[in-house]
Amino acid sequence: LRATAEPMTTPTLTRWLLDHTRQNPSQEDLEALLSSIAMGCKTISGIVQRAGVDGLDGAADTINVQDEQQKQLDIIANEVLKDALRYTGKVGLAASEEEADPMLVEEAFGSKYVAVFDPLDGSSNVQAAVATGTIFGIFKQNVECLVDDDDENMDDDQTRCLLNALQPGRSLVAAGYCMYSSSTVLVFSLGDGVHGFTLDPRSQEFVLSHDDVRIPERGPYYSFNEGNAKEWDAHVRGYLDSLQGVKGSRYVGSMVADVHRTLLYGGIYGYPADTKNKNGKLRLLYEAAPMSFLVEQAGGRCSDGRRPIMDVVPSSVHQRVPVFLGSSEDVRDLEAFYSDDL
Ligand code: P6P
Repeated sequence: LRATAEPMTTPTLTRWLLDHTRQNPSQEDLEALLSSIAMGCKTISGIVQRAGVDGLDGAADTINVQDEQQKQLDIIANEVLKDALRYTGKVGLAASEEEADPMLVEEAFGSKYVAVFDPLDGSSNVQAAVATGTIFGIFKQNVECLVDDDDENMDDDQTRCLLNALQPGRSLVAAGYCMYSSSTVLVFSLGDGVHGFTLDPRSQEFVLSHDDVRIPERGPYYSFNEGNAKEWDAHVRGYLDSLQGVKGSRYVGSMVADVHRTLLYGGIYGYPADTKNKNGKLRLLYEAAPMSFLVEQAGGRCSDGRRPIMDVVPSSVHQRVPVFLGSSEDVRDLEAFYSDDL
């Protein structure tokens, strides 16, 4: 029997990564890292699906660095992802929405990559069984982070290493999300297009379901929490007024679900600044930047209203940023409402 060159069935994530590594040998470590994140997301998916049965869908008795009451699942998902990243030996530094400060990974101090993540975004929706998701981004450590244990400048080196977490979206080498909804869908980019894999419950394998995702130039929906409309600036209100009777409104209130729909169907997702949140609600490093990376890789556009989100350099790990992202022409229309005060 001669092995055929063409895949006999839809490739699994494992096979897709092996093929991708053969074509891009320099990305072998990155693919190993992605495979580990996928395993972590698969674990989180199972925990989320069973949370209501296991009594884990409620609040924890702790407040996180965002001054938000943590959910039990926030804490569990955070530990699952930290373990998945730690044991790859490829991540020297990690930053999480659920951790006050970036974490130096002892087992792999000075390793090639930095991982940033929101372990379970939209966790407040779990009790209503509404979609949630994990968001992640991968950077390279661009500041030399090799520190000898007996190095008398250990503290200085560690401080310098932590700077590796404060990189703009433009420096991402990979990003993605895993949505836990009616199905579990892992969507990521390694810098050469966006690909989606759906978890097959029978085999527990991620199977290619969205090859080379391209976002339409315009789309049928806008996705904003209009309950905040009175707190928005005139630019955003003017733009939303222009959409009435033109686009439908779709808003889940879980960023991963709203961005996933926007990627596939087109349109615009936004979480603007408002009088209560001067920089909006969403965090730049591990929510807005990874999602913007994906949207740009799919041919879409991202903006804080005045400039690409990908160009915003974080000055702190949990910095927030106004977010508009989606179909390129829809986001350009939004930006035009800001152009009069550029
Ligand atoms: P609001 C979830 O808490 C989250 O961070 C995003 O997933 C979501 O898009 C946003 O907040 C929803 O915020 O104020 O509309 O409930």
